[in-house]
Amino acid sequence: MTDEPTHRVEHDGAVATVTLDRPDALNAQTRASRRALIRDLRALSADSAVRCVVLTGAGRAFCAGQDLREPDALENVDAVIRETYVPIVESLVGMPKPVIAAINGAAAGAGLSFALACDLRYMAEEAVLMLAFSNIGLVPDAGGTWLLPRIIGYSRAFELAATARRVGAAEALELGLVGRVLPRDEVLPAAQALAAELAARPTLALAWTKRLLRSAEHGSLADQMELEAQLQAAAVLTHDHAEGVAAFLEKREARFEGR
Ligand code: T3D
Repeated sequence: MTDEPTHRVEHDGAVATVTLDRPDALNAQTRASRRALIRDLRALSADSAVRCVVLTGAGRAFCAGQDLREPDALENVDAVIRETYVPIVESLVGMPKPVIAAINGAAAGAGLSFALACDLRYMAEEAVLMLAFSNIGLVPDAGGTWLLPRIIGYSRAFELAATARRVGAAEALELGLVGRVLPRDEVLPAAQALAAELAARPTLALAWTKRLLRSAEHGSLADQMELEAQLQAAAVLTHDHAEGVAAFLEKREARFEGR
């Protein structure tokens, strides 16, 4: 195990960019790197000064998933998944602010799952997405089997999982897997520009919108409308609601503060 940092967190105003940073291993993840990532994702989640997060990779890949060279990677794998993969995916999905994946290069295995757990994805023209698991006789994990069919449907998800083929940017865009395709050196700046825009939006309302849209994936219409009512009751009490209405009536831009 190395003590070298395996990711970086950089702040620019209310935007935090998390860069997976093991470029020589295509940002593949070890237990130690995942533990460090969990710690920092939780800190970003709790930091009200951070109002949007961007996740990207250093070098030519986004993330190649599990580091297949890690000794004993598959020992007690169910516990390892519960303790190190699940909290990352839960942190991304449950982050009370938008999370944008800037997919600068290959996203494979659990690395693709991390990108799928984000709210939005921008992708480099040169990048590929790959459910690599079946190539090594494994099943998709890190939430991939829950997240992917919700984005592209069961049959397409099964085909990508069963074949483990590389999905290029044009196909990913057509499938709705990513929202935008850009040249590699423009992906991160574009994601950060969108992040700055979203960070200036009413953060609590966006957090509750995330919660509602996720909840909609398994609840009934009645349950969903009840949760909408509860969260709207909280939203109307926020400073940002009052500011949004005042700005509308005064015909000016709203200055949302995320509270
Ligand atoms: O273990 C558990 O806890 C269970 C959980 C599992 C979760 C998972 O994520 S399982 C899936 C693991 N990931 C993979 O199977 C992906 C393997 N990698 C690839 O398929 C390809 O490398 C990529 C599609 C990511 C990129 O392809 P390409 O052609 O751009 O690069 P390459 O030539 O295949 O790889 C470049 C180097 O990175 C190469 O090393 P070398 O020959 O230059 O010394 C390759 O071995 C290394 N590399 C790529 N992926 C990994 C890796 N080394 C370790 N672990 C990797 N995942």
